[in-house]
Amino acid sequence: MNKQVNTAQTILARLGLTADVLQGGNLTVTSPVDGAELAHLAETADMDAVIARAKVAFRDWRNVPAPRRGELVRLLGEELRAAKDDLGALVSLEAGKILSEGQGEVQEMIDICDFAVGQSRMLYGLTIASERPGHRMMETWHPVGPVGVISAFNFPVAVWSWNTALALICGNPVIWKPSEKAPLSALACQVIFERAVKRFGEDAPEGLSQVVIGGADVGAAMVASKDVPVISATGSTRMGRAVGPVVAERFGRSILELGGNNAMIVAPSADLDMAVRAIVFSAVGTAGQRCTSLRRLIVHESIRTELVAKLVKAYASLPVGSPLDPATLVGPLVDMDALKNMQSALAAARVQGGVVHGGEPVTEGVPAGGAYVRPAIVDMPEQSAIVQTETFAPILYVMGYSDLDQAIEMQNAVPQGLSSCIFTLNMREAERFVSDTGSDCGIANVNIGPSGAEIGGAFGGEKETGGGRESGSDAWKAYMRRQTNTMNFSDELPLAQGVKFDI
Ligand code: UN1
Repeated sequence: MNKQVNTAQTILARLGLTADVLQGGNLTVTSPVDGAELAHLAETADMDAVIARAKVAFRDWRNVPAPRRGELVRLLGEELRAAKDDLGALVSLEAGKILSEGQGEVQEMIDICDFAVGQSRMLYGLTIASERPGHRMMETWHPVGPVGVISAFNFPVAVWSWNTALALICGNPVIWKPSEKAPLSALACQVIFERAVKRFGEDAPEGLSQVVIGGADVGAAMVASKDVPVISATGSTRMGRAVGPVVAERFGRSILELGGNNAMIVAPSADLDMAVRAIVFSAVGTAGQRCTSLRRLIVHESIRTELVAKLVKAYASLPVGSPLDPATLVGPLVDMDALKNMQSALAAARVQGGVVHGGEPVTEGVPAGGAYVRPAIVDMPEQSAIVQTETFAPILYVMGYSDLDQAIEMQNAVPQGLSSCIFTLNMREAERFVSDTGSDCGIANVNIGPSGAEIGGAFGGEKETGGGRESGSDAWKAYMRRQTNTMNFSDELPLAQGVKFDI
C-alpha cells in the first residue's frame, strides 16, 4: 500500500467513513492524484424507498418553524468548521484540487450555512394593495417538498451545501446524487450532517438529507419522480438537456447550472499586472475545471502581444504537481479521458489556425497514475468552433479586438452564458459592460476574473448554462412555493375588475 492510500484512509476514518461503508461494492472510486483506488462503494438499489423517506420527512419538517430550521443549518456550519481540514483534504484527494482550493470549497459551505441561518428569519413575502375595499393581498412562501440535487466532480461538496442549506431552511428534505467520480466527499458530508442532526434533537425527521450512490440510472429515478418537485442539477450541458425536459414534462421545477465558456475583455487602459494575476487564477485554478474557469481572452490589439508574452512567462513558472503538495498551483485533471479531451481540443485549435503555447502532458516530478498537464495558451485568429466549445481543461484561447462593441459581441457570441468580466480603468467601458447592452451572462465582473464567486450573489447563467440561480441573493425562492392570498375583511363581496355578477 503506498503512502497516499494511507493518508486517504486516515482522513476517511477521521471523517467517520469506515471499511464497512467503503468496501464491498461495485463502484470503484479512484483518486486523480495518482489513480489509487480509494473505495468500492455499493450503489443505491431502492430509489423508491429513498424518495418515500424524503416524502415522510417533508411532512414533519415543514411544521418546524423556519428559524428553528435555521438552527440545524447553524449546527451544520459548526460541524463543517470542525471538519474543515479533513473534508478539504478529502476534496483534494477525490477531485484533485490543490489543498488551498479544497479548504476554500469547505469555506464556501460554511459561508452559505451562515447566509442561510440569517435567511431563515427572512422568508419575506409582500403585502400588496388590493383594488377592493376591505381587502388585503399578500404573498406567502411555503415549503415545496423534497429537493433532488445532482452535483459534479469539480465542486463535490459546495454545490450540495448551496442547495441544502437553502432547501433546509425553506422546509424541504434533500436527496443528493453526487458525481460517480466524487461520492466519498458526499458520504463524508452526510456524516457531518448527521452530527449536526444529533445535536439538534428530535425535531429533525429521519431522511432529511439522503445521499444516493450510483450512475445515471439513480439520478434518472429522482429526476422522473413527481414526488421530487425541485431538481437542482449542476454539470454538463448534455446532462442538462437530458434532465430539463424530463422535469418539465412532469411540471417539476429545475434549477440548471450547466456549462460555461467564460471570457475576459482586456481593454487598453487595463492594469495589466492585475489582469495577469486574475487571468492565471481563473484559467489555471482547479486545472481549468471550474464551470467559471476563464476560457476566452478578448484583448485589445494594441496590448495583445505584450499581454500574451506576460502570460506565456507566468505560465512557464507554474508549479504542476501533486495537489497535496502545498507548493503546487496546478493539480491533475480528473482522469485520463479529460487529458485526451484536452489534447484533441488543442489539435482542433491547431487545425483552426491556433498557435499553442504549453498544453503538453507532464510526467516528470508528478505522481505516476495522474493526468497532469501544463496549462495551454492558444493564440487564435478568430472565435472558431473549438473556441465556442467548453473543454474542461486549462486551455485559454486568446483573440484580438479593435473596438468595444466588437469585443462585447464576441464575448456574447457563444452558446453558454455563465460568467464574464472586463479589465478596464475606463468608467464608460465598465458601465457599458454591465449594462443592458453589455455582457449577456449571469455573472459580469469589472476588474475581477470570472471565477471564484462569493456565495452572497445569485450564482448561475443564461442560454446553455441553463438559467438556474443558486446560492445567495433571493435564490431561496426557487426552493419554495409562492402563494398569493387575498383576504376579505369586509361584509361585501366586490369582484375584481368591476365585474357584476348579482344573483
Ligand atoms: C462550479 O464550478 O460548478 O465561482 C462552481 C466559483 C465557485 C463555484 C464554481 N465559487 O468559481
